[in-house]
Amino acid sequence: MNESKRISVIGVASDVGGLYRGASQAPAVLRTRGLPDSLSQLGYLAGDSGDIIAVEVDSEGGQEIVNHLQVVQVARNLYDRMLEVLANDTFPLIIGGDHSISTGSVAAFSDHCRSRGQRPGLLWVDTHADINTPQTSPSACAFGMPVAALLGIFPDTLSRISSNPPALLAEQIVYVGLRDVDQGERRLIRDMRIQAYTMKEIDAVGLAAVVEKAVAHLRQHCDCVILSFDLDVCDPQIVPGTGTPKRGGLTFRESHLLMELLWDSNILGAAEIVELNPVLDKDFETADLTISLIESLLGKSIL
Ligand SMILES: [Mn+2]
Repeated sequence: MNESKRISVIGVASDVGGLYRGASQAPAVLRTRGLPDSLSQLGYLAGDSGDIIAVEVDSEGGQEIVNHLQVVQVARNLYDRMLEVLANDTFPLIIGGDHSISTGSVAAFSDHCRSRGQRPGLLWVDTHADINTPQTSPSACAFGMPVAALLGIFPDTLSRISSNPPALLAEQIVYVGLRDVDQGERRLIRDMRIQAYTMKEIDAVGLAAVVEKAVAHLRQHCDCVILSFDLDVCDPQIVPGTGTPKRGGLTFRESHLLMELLWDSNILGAAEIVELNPVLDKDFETADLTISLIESLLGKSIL
């Protein structure tokens, strides 16, 4: 967190990288439910950068090509907006959107860090590893590929949002919370020796110990870190409003403890929360949880 306590909310009202529509409504719903007022109450100078939207594109190539062009366009716009916010010594808080937006946000964060001679890092908190390539992806959706794109594993415009790709090295990524990993992804994570803490480790040694190890790895290999938090890492019982739920996720307290410990660690220079789908939500349960998780991440404590 910066000394100036300046935060800018960047909404990404796009779900073109995902399987289902609806995540594009998350920024508007979170504003209605009290963000960024809740940030002002925590003492921040909270600004709002508005929303990045997916615009219509013309293509003869069919829906898949159209979606891909839109995903790239959203990522490029987010990349530009992020760089502006970071150059202003302001903490970017990105509200997705589906997870494909990380190809823009993380690329911008990485380029910003490297332009200052710092090593970038990424903490990816998610049920899924999102490291599929167009060849291995079961869904063929871009929301399952951002980590692979950031590592430059497959040749594509999505892998070249950074001005100096690849945006990240394998040692600059840490996974927390994995519990649904595809075969091709498992091989990549092993072969590239990416640091990964699955739900098994969280069950075995506890969330606090896992966060401590993850932060230690990031401190060793990186100078500045962006958090990418996919709400589906939480158990479906507490997040009804997300597109790809999976049983056995973080509890209410574990997810808050994760955020509280990240605040204590003081390693984050940016954060994004993705995959809130208000269309699937029940009585704003997931939206309100999202806001309380953001508050914990940004310094709200019990005492
Ligand atoms: Mn994800």
